[in-house]
Amino acid sequence: MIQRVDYSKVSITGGFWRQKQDLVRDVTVQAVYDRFKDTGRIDAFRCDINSEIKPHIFWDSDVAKWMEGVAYLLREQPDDALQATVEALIDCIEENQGEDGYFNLYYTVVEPEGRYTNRDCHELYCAGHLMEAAVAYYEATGKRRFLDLMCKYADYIERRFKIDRDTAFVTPGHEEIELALVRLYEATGERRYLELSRFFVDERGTRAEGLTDWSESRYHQSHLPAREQFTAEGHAVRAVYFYSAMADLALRLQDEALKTACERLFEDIIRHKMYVTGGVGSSFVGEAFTMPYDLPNLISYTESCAAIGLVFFAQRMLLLTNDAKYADVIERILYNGFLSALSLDGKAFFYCNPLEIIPALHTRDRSAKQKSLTLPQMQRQEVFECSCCPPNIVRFVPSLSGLIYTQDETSLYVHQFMESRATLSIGGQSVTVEQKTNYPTDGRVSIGVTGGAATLRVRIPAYARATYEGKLENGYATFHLMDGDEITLTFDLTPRLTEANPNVFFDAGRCAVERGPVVYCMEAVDNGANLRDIRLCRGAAFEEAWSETYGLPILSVAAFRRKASKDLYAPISDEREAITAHLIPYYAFANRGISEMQVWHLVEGR
Ligand code: FUB
Ligand code: ZN
Repeated sequence: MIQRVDYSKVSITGGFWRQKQDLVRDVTVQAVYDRFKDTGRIDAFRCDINSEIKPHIFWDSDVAKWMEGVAYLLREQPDDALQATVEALIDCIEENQGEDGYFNLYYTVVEPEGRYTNRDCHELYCAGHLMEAAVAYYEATGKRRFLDLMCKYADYIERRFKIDRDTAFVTPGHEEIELALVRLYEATGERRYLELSRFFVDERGTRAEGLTDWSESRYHQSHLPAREQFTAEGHAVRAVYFYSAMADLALRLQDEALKTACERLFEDIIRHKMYVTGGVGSSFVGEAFTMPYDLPNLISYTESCAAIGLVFFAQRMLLLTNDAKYADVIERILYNGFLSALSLDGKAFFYCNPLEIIPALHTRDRSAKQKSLTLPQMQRQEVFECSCCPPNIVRFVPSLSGLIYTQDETSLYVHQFMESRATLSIGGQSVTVEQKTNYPTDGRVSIGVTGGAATLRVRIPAYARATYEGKLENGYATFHLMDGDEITLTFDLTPRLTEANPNVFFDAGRCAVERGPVVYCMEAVDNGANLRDIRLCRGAAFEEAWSETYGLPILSVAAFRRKASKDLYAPISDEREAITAHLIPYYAFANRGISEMQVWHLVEGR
């Protein structure tokens, strides 16, 4: 059976992602805490009913994700100050938790009579994030207090929802607790938590519950029972968290119907509803998945949390299927639609990650009607009123190394390429596996084993698979290594042009530029305004210039643009100005002030 190789067994020792992990440890974790302190989120844990600042319904979850991130950091390296901050928050939780086990900031301070009356008020979502934080903290420190508090809370939820059934709704409006309960089960061995997760998954979509005017049941993935859901629908973060829990249960309960639903949901996403950056959720209305091929660039929603949630779903699908396509998607998200959420200085965040920015559109006069054309923000910001994304980044980056490997009794699957060291038990032997690589600066990856023999099954990335000469199984090449052996693979990272399915009318006639796993974009700050008129020369070689700032090369390529004209309309002309177009990694856009930006370019000669 395929098993996770937990983040704690693998250290990222250098390279691209070590820099990002250092940035999060050195800057982001404190920056997010400071903004949460300024906005009242931290003090809200004191549950002071006389405080002027009233907690929002999902503040618990914001802080819980931050605590979870700190737990991962502590596991890697002790930090007394950070640990003391988490302990102080746990003190507050302990002091304010009800005798019955209940804990929620909003319903303790603002609406004590309203417990479990409103499906859309995120109580179980907050509970789930607190449980995930408690598990991570227990695993990092061995301290049980937080875990025990959250077990007591889970017991209370079980009693109210599953045993007494006296709540106004049966399943939560925002999924999260389903996957958290699986983690709680794994940390404690208490099977009731797995069964409670199954209860919430099984009950969803079996009855009409808690619908409000502005939403319909698909918004909460409640339009059908889980096993009959084959298309990704509704609020994207809720959806991918739900699908992650479905995959968790499919694996642990050997539930073939759930597994089939997960496979079909994933296929629907990657064939019809995912941007080239790995972002998902194309509509502002309901922060949602829409119809197939509806992937607008200027008004993409592509929430950072949805990108992270799709990684969670894909990672679980890897455990279920051993198919490299899931690791391909993870890689696409990591280098693009996820990483764009974090500024280069580590302090600011995108909630939406657009694939095109035209600043002029933001300054148009808008009539009341035009306001419905909501545009994503053009610059990252330090905190949001709904600040779910920043702490999700805080917990995601320190736990990244858990995405590199999975294993079964005899083999180690290598899914991601990061300079790293892991000590694992393979076939009953303790084996150290070391990756030496600058990927994706260059495409060379060396993997060596010491301490024992191991069979490595190494993912050949989708972009390199067509030219790989060896035998592949589900996208993996197999190598049998003895103690001390090392293999080296070199992936061709020559920049390539990618086109979208013809049904994606937003991208018709246009190409994206990709180099290995990294999507590139143009910004006006490098290319002048009106990027939509620039035509890259098809067949021209891309030049690469190393950029310390991006940790990757900048690309330059021959291009054309039309000459400026005074006429609004004129006869078609072949007159063009030859220029050099400059492209930077998409993830780094919007770090030099507001600028036009685009991912899909015209190409001359098509
Ligand atoms: O509701 C909590 C979070 O806020 C969701 O996950 C986000 O999509 C946003 O709606
Ligand atoms: Zn978010």
